[in-house]
Amino acid sequence: MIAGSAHQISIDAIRIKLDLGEPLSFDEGLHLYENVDIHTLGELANSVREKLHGRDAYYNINLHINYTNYCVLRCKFCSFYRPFAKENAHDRNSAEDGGDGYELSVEEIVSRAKRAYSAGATEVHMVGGLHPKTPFSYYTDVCSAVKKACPHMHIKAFTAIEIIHFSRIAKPRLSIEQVLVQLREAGLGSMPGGGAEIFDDRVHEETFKNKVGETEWFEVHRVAHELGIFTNATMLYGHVETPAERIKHLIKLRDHQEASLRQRKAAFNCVVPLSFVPDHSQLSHLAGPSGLDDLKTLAISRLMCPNIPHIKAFWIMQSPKLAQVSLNWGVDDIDGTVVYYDITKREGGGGTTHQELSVDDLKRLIVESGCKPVERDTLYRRVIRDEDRWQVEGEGWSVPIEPAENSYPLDNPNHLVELRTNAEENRAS
Ligand code: V47
Repeated sequence: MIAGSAHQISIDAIRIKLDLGEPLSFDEGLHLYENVDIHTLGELANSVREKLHGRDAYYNINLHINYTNYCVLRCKFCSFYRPFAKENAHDRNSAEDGGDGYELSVEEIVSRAKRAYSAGATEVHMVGGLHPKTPFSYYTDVCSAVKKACPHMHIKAFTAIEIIHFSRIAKPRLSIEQVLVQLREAGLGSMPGGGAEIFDDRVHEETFKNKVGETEWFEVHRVAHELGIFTNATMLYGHVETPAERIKHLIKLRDHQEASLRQRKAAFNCVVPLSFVPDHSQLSHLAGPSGLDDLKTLAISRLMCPNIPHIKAFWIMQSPKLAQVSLNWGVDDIDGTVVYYDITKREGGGGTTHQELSVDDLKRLIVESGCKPVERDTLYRRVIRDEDRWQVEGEGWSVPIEPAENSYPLDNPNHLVELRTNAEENRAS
């Protein structure tokens, strides 16, 4: 057992622990941040990644829908939320919300989901702000309507924070378990990992003090795992937190996973380290993490959480090229086609919410990194395709539906991400 301050720790001892599958201590994690060069980090993280997944790298075909940006919270890192104009519910697109507050109808959500499903998407990822007026029935209606229109599509939706909000606004109030059971009956398949931010009282107080904290976040994921609902886990890094606070966060995720694997019906599928995007938030004076910090954090997430099967680089936040590099630094999943993402926008692309990679783009990124592309579903099962049908092993083929009406501006693409990989540049020259 290695104890004491970081300078007493040897990389050989860390290597032995990793080979034996033993968890690294807090001091060892901090040592990785403070004293270990990026090449050694890559080598260590890659060895854990390859033990779990060989050279396979996962992607999926999905669509994100952010159904409202109205939110009762005012998190300092968030540029997505708009305050809800209380006085005049019929004139909400007013100065108070900056003129761009929105809420999507069930019909609009179904129409978007159908369009993606008919184009081959296996997953819809839905999250949004905490809307003060929308009743809980809206969320169950959304799930059942999407499921009816797109029967094989997996619904991954609602962060732990939203689940707690629903339990409070439901009339009569519901327990977390009742909320999750009702959502699952309506079609919910699994939950994303958002809302975790950094599990630390100081950071909570400074950046998201009105949001429920770690006790409640873990409570929701515990109940979900007990019910057999798989979930993900995020860490929002690169704002006011320290490396030590990141390591503590990762250890808390690892401990929760240990308990879930031991005594619950489901567990975390992946850790999603989210790179802070400062633009237009109350923390816009901060620089955000560097590319090197992104790479280190992804690698250290892999090393600190060996019991969580997957590490996802969400290319929207880390960028496609960094996500590509990270496939040799512990990451095995680069998420999916996404299409629209409203929560963060980088100004480079004019701030558009259309943020999409094609399947060819995703595969090319993976192949160029020396890995093998594997299309997965939300639960990391391999997807088999046959023309316009798909299936995962043990389940029936999807039933193709008619192409949906073009209800939103996909035909006017203003791509934020201009994917100019080396191969493309070579072809162009
Ligand atoms: O909870 C908010 C984060 C999260 C900013 O589970 C920001 O597969 C960076 O959780 N800069 C929502 N991040 C997104 C999320 C997610 C995304 C992709 C995949 C999965 C998954 C989950 O976005 C929020 C918050 O932590 N966030 N503002 C920002 N300025």
